[in-house]
Amino acid sequence: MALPLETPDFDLSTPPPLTVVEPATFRASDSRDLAILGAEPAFREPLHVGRPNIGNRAKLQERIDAMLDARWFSNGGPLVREFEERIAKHIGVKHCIATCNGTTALMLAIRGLDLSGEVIVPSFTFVATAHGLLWQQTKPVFCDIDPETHNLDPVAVERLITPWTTGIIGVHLWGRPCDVAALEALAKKHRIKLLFDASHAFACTHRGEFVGRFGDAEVFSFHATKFLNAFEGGAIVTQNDALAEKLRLMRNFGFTGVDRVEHLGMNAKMTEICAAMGITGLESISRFVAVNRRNHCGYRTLLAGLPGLQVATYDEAERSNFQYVILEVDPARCALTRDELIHVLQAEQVLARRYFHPGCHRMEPYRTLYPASGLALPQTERLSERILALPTGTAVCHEDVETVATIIRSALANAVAVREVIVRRSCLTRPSA
Ligand code: T4K
Repeated sequence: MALPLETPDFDLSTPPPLTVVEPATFRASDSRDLAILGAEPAFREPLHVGRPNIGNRAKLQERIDAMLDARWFSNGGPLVREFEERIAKHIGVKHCIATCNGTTALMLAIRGLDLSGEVIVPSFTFVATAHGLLWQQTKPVFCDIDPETHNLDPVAVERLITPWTTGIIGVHLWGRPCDVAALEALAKKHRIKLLFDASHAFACTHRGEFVGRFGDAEVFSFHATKFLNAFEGGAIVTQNDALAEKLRLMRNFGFTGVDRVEHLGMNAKMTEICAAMGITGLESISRFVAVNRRNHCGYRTLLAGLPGLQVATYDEAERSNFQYVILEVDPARCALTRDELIHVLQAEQVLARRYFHPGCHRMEPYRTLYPASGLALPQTERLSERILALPTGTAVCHEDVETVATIIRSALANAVAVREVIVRRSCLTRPSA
């Protein structure tokens, strides 16, 4: 089945093409000789979770050539300005401030919003969300998540608000938006700021509006592994004029003109070549969505009905980028644990990942700073032992999805033998994921 051609731009009026999703064409079986039991690995080369999506190479090359001819590589060049304009237009937000990566965007936004004291944040996220706070001498107060959505639980958030709380950072994990209305209501009630880490959620909607329009500001990551990548990159989007002006100054050392500095700043600029990659990818995101959706649908179809295994779903009434295929393994009902499945997959060269194990609160420096925080995070602790991210993206074809699903089905069908081998090798004492 041919995929849709590159679209000239991301057309918001057109729903993402559904024609490539044909679950009936997917096939998986329960019998495959497993590498962990001595067979040849299913894949010769590693099958990664985060292979970059690449737009039209000829267009990218054209943009890079124009950039080289112009000899303008950084410091607010035309490609960065174009990238910012396009992102802002697509989301329907007034300001986009592009940065060199998502972590720096978070740090700028945290500082720009004057967050200090304590800020409530999930522990079940990539560690950059917490680092962005502590880097600014602000205490991340780890909050538990909703076991269904994997996002901040607003009831738990309210319990953690103290006189020192200046803000909340919600993470739209896996691109599934937080309970925005509840968090906005809390922020308003307690007169604190609300920032969203939308690193996973570019091109996703909530109640029909694109992520990027909520809270005081939202932050995207355009890292190589993200749905839309700029090699490395990030952005802050906001409707707030004064905040946007401050962030632009902070991004570029505080310069307001030649030899004039009016603000404390740093170097957080996106480069022209990164913007070229970002713009080119943006022109292909309908295709990226279509492939991700096909893969997600394939995994869901092929893994359906296996006891104790569940592929996390996306709200069909909204737009999603389907960037993550998240498998939840219930150790009480599944024949193998999440970590046993990881070992089976790794033996086949399938580099599934334990995102976001073990939770920020169990990583340094948080583990030492706040040793008891796990006690208040039962859902985080539970989920971080169960979640597995499977390979997807435009580098993963539907045969790959079938093979991965067949490996999982076969592993469960041969669970006793698989577990015996793992125990014999004591694999579980040295997981590499
Ligand atoms: N907030 C959240 C919620 C985030 O998820 C992230 C980033 C951030 C903030 C911070 O944004 P940035 O500052 O990164 O823009 C990866 C990414 O490095 C990280 O950006 C991302 N989250 C996180 C979820 O995933 P690792 O530690 O898993 O990276 P790594 O090197 O193991 O790569 C993942 C897989 O991708 C590997 O199997 C290899 C493959 N890969 C990677 C790269 C870089 C490729 O095939 N090609 C590549 O070029 O963190």
